Amino acid sequence: MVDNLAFFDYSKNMREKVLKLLKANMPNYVSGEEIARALGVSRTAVWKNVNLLQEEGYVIEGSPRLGYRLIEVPDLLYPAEIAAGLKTVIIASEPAKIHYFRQVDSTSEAIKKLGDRGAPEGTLVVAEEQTGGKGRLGRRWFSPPAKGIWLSTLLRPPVLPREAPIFTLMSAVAVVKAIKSTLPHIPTGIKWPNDLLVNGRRKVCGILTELKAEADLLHYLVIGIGINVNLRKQDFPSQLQGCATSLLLENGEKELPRLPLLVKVLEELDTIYQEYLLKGPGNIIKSWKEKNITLNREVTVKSPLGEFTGRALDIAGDGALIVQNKKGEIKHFHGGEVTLS
Ligand code: BT5
Repeated sequence: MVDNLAFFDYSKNMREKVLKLLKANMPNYVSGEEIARALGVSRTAVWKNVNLLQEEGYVIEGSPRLGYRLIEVPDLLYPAEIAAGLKTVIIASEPAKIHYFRQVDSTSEAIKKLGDRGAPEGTLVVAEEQTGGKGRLGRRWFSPPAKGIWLSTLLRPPVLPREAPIFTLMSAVAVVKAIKSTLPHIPTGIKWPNDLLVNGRRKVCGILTELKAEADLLHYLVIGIGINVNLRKQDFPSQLQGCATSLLLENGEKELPRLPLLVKVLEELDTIYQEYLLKGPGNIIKSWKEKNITLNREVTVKSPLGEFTGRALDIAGDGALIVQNKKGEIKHFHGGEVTLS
């Protein structure tokens, strides 16, 4: 349950105000008295909040004569840190829309509970760890603590439920753009519909789009994105070691700060979604085609209708994959599992 877990509303928090002051003066000292005066609280209250920040991983040096100074910010995805660097109009556009968990079963399950209670478009749930991370069709998504970006966002686009598949393609484009602007040398491509693969082989990101809808009415859409950032080979369970990768593994074992990448993903998603609302799916399709590794290849699509092998010709305006087999039969797939040959 959302309410029973560690859920912080950082926007009104004294800890956040202390942090803001320390950051503004970083790496210099600010005296306890100065902070207390600026925030209208006692010096003991300042000291308590500094302790809390230290427990969260902020490295703060205290000196009885000089006060406090912030030396290091932890690589955790705190809402205050996300909000501070973010320029978005819809997604996580205000601190109150950002929900943070140290640990949660699934960010997508958590956000659905918020959605059912009327959470606004652009609500974001981020977790350091998921204990029940979900893939498609009841599969699991491995999400160990503080090594990846595990997020879900809630959208309420004015469209029919059958138009939902385009949002998976939209999210894939946004994540590829964010990865490319952060680590341009990593060759990341999209395998239809929801996998981001490096070098056409290993999965670095998965996307899960879910919706709450009635036949002709979309209540909301949940986009869940999982990006493997700082996982080392031994962090993956053995069954994933041959098919999964992380940005660290593709980047000479160098750790990557997760926060700037998360901010970039949210900004790319926000931009492409706004464009969609104004102009429709044209640009999503165009960008997806530029970044895909599926078209013009022999593929096998497994779907509830069975298996179909052929050439991936194109994607339709609604995001469906168009495949033609050797006999010349053409099928449109709105979902399914693609194997590239
Ligand atoms: C996906 O499903 O790729 C969608 C994954 C979506 C995860 C995000 S994390 C935030 C949000 N909250 C959630 O609970 N989920 C979303 P699918 O195409 O079904 O792929 C699942 C398969 O990928 C599994 O069966 C494994 O084989 C493999 N897999 C699991 N964890 C992985 C990981 N961390 N990296 C690479 N592959 C993984």
